Amino acid sequence: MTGDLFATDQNEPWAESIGEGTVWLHGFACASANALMTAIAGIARQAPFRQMTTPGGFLMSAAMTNCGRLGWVTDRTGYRYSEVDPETGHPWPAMPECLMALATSAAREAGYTGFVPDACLINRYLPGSRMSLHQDKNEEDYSAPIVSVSLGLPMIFQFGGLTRKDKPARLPLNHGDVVVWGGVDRLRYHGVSPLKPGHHELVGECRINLTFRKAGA
Ligand code: MD3
Ligand code: FE
Repeated sequence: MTGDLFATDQNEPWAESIGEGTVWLHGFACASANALMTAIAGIARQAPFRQMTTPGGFLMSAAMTNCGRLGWVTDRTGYRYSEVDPETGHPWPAMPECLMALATSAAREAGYTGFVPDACLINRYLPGSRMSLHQDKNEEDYSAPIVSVSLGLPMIFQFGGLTRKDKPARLPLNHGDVVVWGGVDRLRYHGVSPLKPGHHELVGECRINLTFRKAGA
């Protein structure tokens, strides 16, 4: 069978359900990637990417910054959301309109109407950077989804279950992919495998991931 009846044009965004509450929007952010990268550069001028320390004393391998009212931080005292950047003592940069618009439209596309994020964590992975299996539990309310946006080099995402021992599925996330995680999938374990070296024409030698959250009450 070689007919093209069910062929998908991979240059166009397409939606794939990968869990009861999770939708993978392939290529959804491609059209806005230029504007997103300009906005991220502006955020990083005010709140530079930095590697934070875990409560256990390890340096995280991804470098991070935030925008929006709340930002996720970690140090020897624990993980939490903060209204100020601990490096500067100033509030985090405001969430640029193009980021907010992308997050709310992706959530709507996935069936989550009325999603208004108050936090956007920006992770930057260099070759070898990874994130081990974890749950996101520092938010006040798990009823809101999380919207993630991948930019730059591809990476293998590990999508686990509700317990640490559930064997994770491996999903190759590409530049422009957006995934909306909510409902029963909101507390699933997840992580990312070490980034392989490469070059991306817009983003360079790294991967940037945005996660939009409703962190506060
Ligand atoms: C599934 N970031 O910042 S985004 C994180 O690619 C984080 O930078 C990864 O995990 C990254 O906490 C993965 C995808 C993601 C984010 C939150 C989730 C998947 C999720 C929460 C629940 C289930
Ligand atoms: Fe996470």
